[in-house]
Amino acid sequence: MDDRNMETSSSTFTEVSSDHSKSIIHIDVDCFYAQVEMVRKPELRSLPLGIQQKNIVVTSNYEARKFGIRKCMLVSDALKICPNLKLVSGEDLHDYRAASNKIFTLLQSWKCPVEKLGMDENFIDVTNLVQEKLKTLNVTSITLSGHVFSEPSSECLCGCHTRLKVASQIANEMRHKIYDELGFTTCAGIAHNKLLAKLVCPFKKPNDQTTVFPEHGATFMTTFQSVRSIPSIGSKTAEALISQKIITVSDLQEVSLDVLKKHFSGDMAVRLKSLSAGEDNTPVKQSGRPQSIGLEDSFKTVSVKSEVEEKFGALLQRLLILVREDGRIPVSLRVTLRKKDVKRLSSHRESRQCQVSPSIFTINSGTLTVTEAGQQKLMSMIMRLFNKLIDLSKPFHLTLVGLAFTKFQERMTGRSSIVNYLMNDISVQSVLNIQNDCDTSASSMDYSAASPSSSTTTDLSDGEVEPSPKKPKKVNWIAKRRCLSKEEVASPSKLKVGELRLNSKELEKVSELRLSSRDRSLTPRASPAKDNLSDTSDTMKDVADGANCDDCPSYVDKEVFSALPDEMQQELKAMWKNPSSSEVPRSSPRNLNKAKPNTLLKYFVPHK
Ligand code: DGT
Ligand code: MG
Repeated sequence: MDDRNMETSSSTFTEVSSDHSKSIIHIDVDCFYAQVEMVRKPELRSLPLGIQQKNIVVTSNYEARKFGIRKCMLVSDALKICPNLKLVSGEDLHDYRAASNKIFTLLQSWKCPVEKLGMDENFIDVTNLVQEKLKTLNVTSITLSGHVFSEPSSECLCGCHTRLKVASQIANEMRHKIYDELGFTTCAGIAHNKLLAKLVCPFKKPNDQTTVFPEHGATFMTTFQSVRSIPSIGSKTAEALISQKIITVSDLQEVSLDVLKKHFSGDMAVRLKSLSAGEDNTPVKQSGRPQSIGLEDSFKTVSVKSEVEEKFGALLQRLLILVREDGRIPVSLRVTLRKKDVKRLSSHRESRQCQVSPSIFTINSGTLTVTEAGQQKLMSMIMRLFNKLIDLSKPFHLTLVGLAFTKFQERMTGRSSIVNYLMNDISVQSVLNIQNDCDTSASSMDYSAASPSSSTTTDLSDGEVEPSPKKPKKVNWIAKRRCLSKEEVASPSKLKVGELRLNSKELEKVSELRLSSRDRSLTPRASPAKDNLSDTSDTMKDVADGANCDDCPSYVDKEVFSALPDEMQQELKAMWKNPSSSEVPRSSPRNLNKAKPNTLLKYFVPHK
């Protein structure tokens, strides 16, 4: 893992925790870019392979590492020590990103929180899964899979050893599945917290896994020579520590809290001490879609406007591919420049952003596209921002240009879309309070941001994963090709996220249908779900057939109503009977338009 991503997680490690209750797995793909190339072209496997970006070997396969090839070596140096090094360009990140997303998606199939960190790393919190497995396992027969940092001398009373052994079995299962289905070997670290899981992960490389037990956390930490090895400690903190002669992790363990407090805030001092002891209580946060999608290109110097325009043109082309893959419509564009001050021998970044009209983007057969004219418009916006950043009457020297789309309009799957009621990971609390909870839609998700690397084209997308709106998980209600049986829907609080995810085409269809059904104002003809998910199962029919909508207001589409789970039907009926008891609209169709944006009731739009 490179420093970029370690810094990414830095802000998230906090305070002391001697609680061993969690089971965390960290998985890192071996020589990631090189493996993607080797999966694509198996003949590369037997060769020493380097992935080149500009004049740097950003990574290499383990065959090349035998010759001493290291990450971020100059190509010229690499060829000196390994003249047969096969070099493949790694400038186009498309396939790496796609592989990264596949791994993330695969890891989600264990139904545990997965936090993506950079392109090739994921944290998985398997605490609940371990508990589930323990119910069916014979505790005495549980063995550890893979290596252990240090054998425990005695059993910890809280049972963490057994739990981590089960977690190591799960990690092994995950790694095998990644290999069997996607062809990538990986390393895993297993521990009771993220910090230790991440740090122990590369203990045995490649293609292996290691567990560290809580009582060895502090000892394990002393194996790191530099305080900089701790993910939370960035260059500035490290400098401050080193200036106090706190160089190794052992030094940090030994220094008193009072001494640290003289140089850092109280909170920071406590945090540094706990990290040095291998303690960390930060949660694994389910990853979501990136807040921004960007690319940067760095170079020696560019001082001519036409050259800058060329660089931006190339970046824009690549950025549009990323945006198309993402699927959301951008509404804001940011231009970044790194200016070199030749007199002071320093450089600094400056950015400007502007709004982008969503009409520049069109959707053709479900794919986001930009016409030639649209691209020209974007280019003129970019150059306008550039002109604001640079005084062209004076010489300028740039060492980096960057482009990013920083805000998005949710397409189809926005929070007002019925798709939200059908997608995996979306929680419907109850008909009565959907509106409150749905307001915390995708926009309020947590995202991990990657920071730029130094000298090559950099992918700045801050996470590249499927949407996963963060909402209370009282009920996870999904509809796909089968619907829930009466038993399954009997109590919304017991509903589970099924293997019922709509694929993107289905989502499109449902969304389009939603639009057209709104145009039709839900005439009694059909419900959106029924129209599109035509092969919904018999269980769905059972629910529908059993529905009684005699008490429904006249504007309600009975078919739509009957397709709702029993409990929702009951709640709706109760509200219609006693409108004052809730915030939902009264039975007057006119009032429906005043319904809060995310109630199910808005789908009962009266026919105009
Ligand atoms: P590993 O995990 O040691 O077996 O090897 P990698 O190649 O998976 O290394 P890792 O996990 O640090 O980084 C994942 C990918 O990210 C790597 O294949 C290439 C890319 N990468 C790593 N460090 C840098 C860097 O400093 N600059 C650029 N541009 N890309 C990097
Ligand atoms: Mg890796």
